[in-house]
Amino acid sequence: METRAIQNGHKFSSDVMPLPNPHLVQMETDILYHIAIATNTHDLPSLFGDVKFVCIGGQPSRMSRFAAMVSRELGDPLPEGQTPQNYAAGTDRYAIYKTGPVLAVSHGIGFASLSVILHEIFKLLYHSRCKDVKIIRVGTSGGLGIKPGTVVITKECVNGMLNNYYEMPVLGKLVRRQAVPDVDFVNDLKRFADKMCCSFPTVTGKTLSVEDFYEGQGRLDGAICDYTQDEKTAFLKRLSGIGVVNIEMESLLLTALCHKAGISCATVCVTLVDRLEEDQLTNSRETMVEWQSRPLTLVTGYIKHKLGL
Ligand code: R2B
Ligand code: URA
Repeated sequence: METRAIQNGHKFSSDVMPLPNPHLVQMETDILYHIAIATNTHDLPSLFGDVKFVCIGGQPSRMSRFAAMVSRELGDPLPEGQTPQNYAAGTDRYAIYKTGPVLAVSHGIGFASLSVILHEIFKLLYHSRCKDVKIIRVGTSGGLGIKPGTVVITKECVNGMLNNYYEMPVLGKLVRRQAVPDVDFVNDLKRFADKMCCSFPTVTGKTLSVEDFYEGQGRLDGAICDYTQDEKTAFLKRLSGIGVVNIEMESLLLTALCHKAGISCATVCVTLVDRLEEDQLTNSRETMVEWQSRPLTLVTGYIKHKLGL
């Protein structure tokens, strides 16, 4: 396999975590623009070479809290009053925190924002020569017929047309990427949740993953809506009928890109509302903050367990 020296003395290697892009090995340097990290300014193998888990979630503040939780649980708590170091501090697009072998990364909302950070995180792992990495989205969602506060581990995701692939135009043609889940990983997470974790309910099920929070999720409370209450109810019932238990905006793309790149991934989201009951998120902020910590608790416990701690 080809390895090539680059400016700072490290090697680009195609034998560790190969990525499906033949052009990468030709590059002298690679600038990961949206996280303000580059191969000629950062010693990536030393900084990130030990990473085994990448946990991604929408908000930088939640991922910072998650990084602090992981530090505590892995036995290396941050000094009182100190917040985790943001490795992407050179930009305010995304935030990246690191605790031992665990990266915590924010991805913003939706496919476009997730896509950019996933490309750059995959390349960060590749340039860092990481091996056997797992990516886990820890997020929020709307539930369908399950009690708000329930945590859903996605076992399959479908797009807004109820197909299990992600499509986007590339060079003027629609490219279809199958969202093939890592079933073993899903089952392992569920076994852990059932046996060793947690005081809250956790289920596995199908996830509807779409481009929009309002019309795309069949809400009646957006600024624009061209359908009736009955049409909305019929669609949500149809979803429920095919086994959809929650709705969010990233799992489809995550699953499709990870499958394409040969990286193991899973999605663990708490539900904040039962969409068969209401559209608006009416629970108190405090309640929702507690619910949002549930995927973090489950995944932190799982990582600790996997690391034998
Ligand atoms: C869940 O929550 C966000 C929208 O409020 C979005 O990122 C998602 O998937
Ligand atoms: N996130 C979503 O995408 N939908 C919801 O209903 C709640 C959170």
